[in-house]
Amino acid sequence: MTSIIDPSTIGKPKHAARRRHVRTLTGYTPEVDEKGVEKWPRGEEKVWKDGLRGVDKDIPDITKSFVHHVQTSLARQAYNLDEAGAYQAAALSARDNLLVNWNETQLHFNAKPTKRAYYLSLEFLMGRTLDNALLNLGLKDKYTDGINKLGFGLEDLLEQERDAALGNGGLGRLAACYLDSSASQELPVWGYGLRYQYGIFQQLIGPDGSQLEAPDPWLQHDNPWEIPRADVTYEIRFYGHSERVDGMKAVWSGGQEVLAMAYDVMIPGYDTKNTNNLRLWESKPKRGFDLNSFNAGDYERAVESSNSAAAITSVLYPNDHTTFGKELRLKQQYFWTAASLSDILRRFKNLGKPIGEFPEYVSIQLNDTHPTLAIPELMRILVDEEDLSWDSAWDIVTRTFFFTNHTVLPEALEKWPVTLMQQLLPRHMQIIFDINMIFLQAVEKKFPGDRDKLARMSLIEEGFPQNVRMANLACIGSRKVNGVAELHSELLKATIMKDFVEFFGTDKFFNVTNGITPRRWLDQCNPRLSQLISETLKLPKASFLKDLSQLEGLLKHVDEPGLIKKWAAVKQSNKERLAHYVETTTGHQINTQAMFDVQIKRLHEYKRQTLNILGVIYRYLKIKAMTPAERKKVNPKVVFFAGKAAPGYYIAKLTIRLIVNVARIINVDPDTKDLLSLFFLPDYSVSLAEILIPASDISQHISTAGTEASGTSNMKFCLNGGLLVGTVDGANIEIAEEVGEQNVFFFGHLTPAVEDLRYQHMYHPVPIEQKCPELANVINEVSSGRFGDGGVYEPLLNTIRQNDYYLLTEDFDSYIKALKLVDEAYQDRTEWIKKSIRTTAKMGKFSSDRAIQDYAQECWNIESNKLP
Ligand code: NBG
Repeated sequence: MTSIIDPSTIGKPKHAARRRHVRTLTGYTPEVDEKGVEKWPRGEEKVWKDGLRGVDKDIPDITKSFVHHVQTSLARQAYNLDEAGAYQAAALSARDNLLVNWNETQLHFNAKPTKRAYYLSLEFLMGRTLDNALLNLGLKDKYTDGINKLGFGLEDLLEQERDAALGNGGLGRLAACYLDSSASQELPVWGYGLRYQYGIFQQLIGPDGSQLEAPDPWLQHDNPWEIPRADVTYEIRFYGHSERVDGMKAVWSGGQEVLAMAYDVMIPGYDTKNTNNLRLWESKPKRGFDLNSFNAGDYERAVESSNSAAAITSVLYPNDHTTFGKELRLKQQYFWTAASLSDILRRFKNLGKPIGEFPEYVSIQLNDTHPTLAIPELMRILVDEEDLSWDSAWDIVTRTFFFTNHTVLPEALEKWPVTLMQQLLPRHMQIIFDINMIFLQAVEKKFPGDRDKLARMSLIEEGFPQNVRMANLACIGSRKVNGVAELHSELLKATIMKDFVEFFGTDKFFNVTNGITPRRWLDQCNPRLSQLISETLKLPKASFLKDLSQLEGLLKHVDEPGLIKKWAAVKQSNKERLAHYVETTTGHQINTQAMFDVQIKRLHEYKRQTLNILGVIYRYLKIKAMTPAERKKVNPKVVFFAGKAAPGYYIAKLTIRLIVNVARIINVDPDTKDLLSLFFLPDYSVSLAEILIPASDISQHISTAGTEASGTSNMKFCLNGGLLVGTVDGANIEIAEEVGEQNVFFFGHLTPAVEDLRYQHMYHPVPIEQKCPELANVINEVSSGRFGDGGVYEPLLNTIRQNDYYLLTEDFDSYIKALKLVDEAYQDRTEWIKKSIRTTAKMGKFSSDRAIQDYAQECWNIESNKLP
């Protein structure tokens, strides 16, 4: 039976006119007449131009726009406007301004064939937007005044915004900093990610001190910062079968098709009109629901396939540093890379250039292995759809992609079962096998007979099941591979990429030390410090916020008593701001004269929050044993922790439970509470970091040597004048190189010793009582139930007693010594403040502006392009 209905028209409007030359899609540029003069596309040019708005300049423009949004967008009035509504109105008015610049930027970059770079990241941890938007637009002061006139306070409205928390930790926040820096430096860079309905879970602490997780419905209230693009959609296929047609070519058909719809997020540059784009994809069913099933009364069945399509982008995977062999995650990765590549290709094709020139106009950065499927996907498009030969396609691919690795931890290197890949992405599995065969033949040619090498370098890990090694694929499919700090890049070359370095040579491998945006991590989170720096350097803020190396000018003023006093006052006010936060959220009062010691990051054994909490217990026991006279000499300290544990990470969750329960005991102990208190602040987020970081005197970055690729909060603390206690690991090393080792408190074993120590633990263990009696004592106290729930912590304590993979027993003593040095140094407050000023002064290197320049020059080969 033949159908008279063409299925592809179902659900589409009848006689849909072909898309005319409209600007709803980025990628359309004005036509020109025979003389090369731009033609106005439709209607009367003047009428159009009179209707266009510009960026608000004055307070009356701002207040008018605010009131307009209250009245129309929100359908409210002055009588019934609460702070949440006022935030919405302020955000919508800021958005209007951003859009003016965004439109201009897109038109500008489309008007000439410019090379662009694309940052593919499964995570963008953006935090809040309004404050950043106003800062970058240069409208913060005017908004402050305007909003005052309307009877609100800007500060209060900023507090109303929910964090966009589409990321887990450092990798996602780095992506957000990089977008800010790209836009600020007028570079044509777009981000591509997923628009998760639920971001990283909300962390709650249960009655027994354990972490509980709740969903984060961040889109519950309207999100003013995105533009839904119902007209930018792509069809994405899963499953089905792939049939070879000739040689390397194949046809992939059948299976399930879902729709990717774009949402655009404006990324304003600082002190420039340039406003880049972050495009996030949402999954949707291709066709509403199955009406036949519905009519037959089977409602479940009717919505089944639409639900499964929508599920693809519903949640962010809350794991950090673990591979997670879940089909849905692989689906997310393909859905996102396929949609992004289609979009990139469409934009490239608008240029009218031959496909062979693709790498001359497009560079794609793979943020970790998550987007690696883009490599076989581009091969599929070029070979199957564009009819290119395999070799030409591979040449294009390997000139387009660049790969950043963010960890050498083996458990974090992604692998996918071949069987799963074969089922979900049959054509890609073929392509991966083909890439592998050709590659391994080349390896064999270069290193004849080295079968172990072939096995190590293969894209397929043999075993049950066979796995696809995504890091190997990312490496061979990319033009360059980089690590994120000097030590990490070296380790990469010496460990997981060793064979590849021997094969490709060292030129392919390089380093880009991470960076942070000084706009958010200095000016926004610490406006008083930014102001003080500006006064001291006699420079406008824009000057050092755009060129962070100018902070070095502070060195000249280090000894000025006036500056020292003011610097101390800024720190004090930031500590009070944090104390206020703690008091309003937990009800606890904090002694702001005490030293503030902070460790905030994802909970992970390698980051060693356990070392920190055991150190706190050690300190508590020491103080407890002192006479009142001895106690008088103790440096009072408040210790803060914050961070989330992956929901399935049992040991990390036990560490949280221990911290919370230790806090419950020591914070009420009359003998010690004035000298030592401890807080685990729940639900760590970008916004909480913005309060914690400026308030810290000292922060802890104490990973086992060789495990933390870089770290980026270390840079944020230092930029805000906090000192570091840390191991010789990741970017700590480069920070110390910049600020001088006398301004950093280092401890612990070095990377080259780690392997040996682990070997000793395994084969020649020494009892902990013998090796590290102080630590043994602390562990026994916990075990005996001094902090409640004795037995509960055994699995955590056993990781130290047995095997001690992360070397707590090796580093505990030197850790305690380092903390002692910190206490001593803090006694001389003037000298401490000088260290703080020197530290801030030397943070120029760690600006994400520098890091992005490294990428732009080493990889992407793109240039700044100022808007007229
Ligand atoms: C993390 C590293 C950090 C590093 C960030 C950003 C992953 C896989 N890696 O040390 O652990 O700072 O990436 O590069 O999240």
